[in-house]
Amino acid sequence: MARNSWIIRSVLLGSIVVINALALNARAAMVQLFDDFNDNTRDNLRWQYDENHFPVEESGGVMRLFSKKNGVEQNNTVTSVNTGPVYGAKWEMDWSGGASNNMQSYGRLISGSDFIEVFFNSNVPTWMLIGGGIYGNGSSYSYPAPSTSVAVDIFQQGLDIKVRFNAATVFTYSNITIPPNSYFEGSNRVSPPAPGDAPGISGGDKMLAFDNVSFYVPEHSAMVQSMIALGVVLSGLACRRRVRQSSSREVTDGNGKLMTDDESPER
Ligand SMILES: [Ca+2]
Repeated sequence: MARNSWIIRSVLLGSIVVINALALNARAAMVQLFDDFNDNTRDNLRWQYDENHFPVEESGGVMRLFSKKNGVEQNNTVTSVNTGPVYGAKWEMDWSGGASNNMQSYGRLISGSDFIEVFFNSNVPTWMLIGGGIYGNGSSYSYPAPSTSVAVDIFQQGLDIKVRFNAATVFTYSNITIPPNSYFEGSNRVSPPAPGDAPGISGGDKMLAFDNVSFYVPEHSAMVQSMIALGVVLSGLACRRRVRQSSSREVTDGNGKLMTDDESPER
């Protein structure tokens, strides 16, 4: 028993040493799929929803945000939660519903007031890249081939941040690092009407859909998670063993007492 407990302690100690060693290697890029929206059920452990009138839907393998539903205009915003440290993000977004004014549809990698945003300019229409806060101000890029969908990829490469649209690099933020507390935000909103705008801002049910949201996380994260799981299993085994030892001791003691009572010729 003492030998087994020594082995368990050694393995646990070894796990802690490995976890600490891996924690030092915190900058590597590994894409972890966060949500593929394939089960038609919203995952509240991963997403926070800010819904003006109607819920954000997960249906048909995507997450859908509507700007207008049943004739009522609305704002919808979703943010990722519980990701752990993030060093970049990938996602696919699709804006469909035809041309419309005064829509704000975007997906962004955000940390406080700092964001890299992919914005659908419905007036042109075109996809735009907009940096805010530490990423600068204003539009940096308009995708030259307008399409209702784009695959976005934003990641750290050495000292720079690369942005790809549909696997082609469209912009490099030089000498800047993505804050590890970054997260994803998607939004489909109606802007306040401009002077002279007719009542009823948008003409149809404009939809913004997201799919395959992924994050660049520290390379050790997945390994650390499995090591922690192993530690939990080993601790559980150690506890069970301890319980079994103490209960079997009681039986032995009880037997001993019974033996003593039965064999008490002196009494
Ligand atoms: Ca889901």
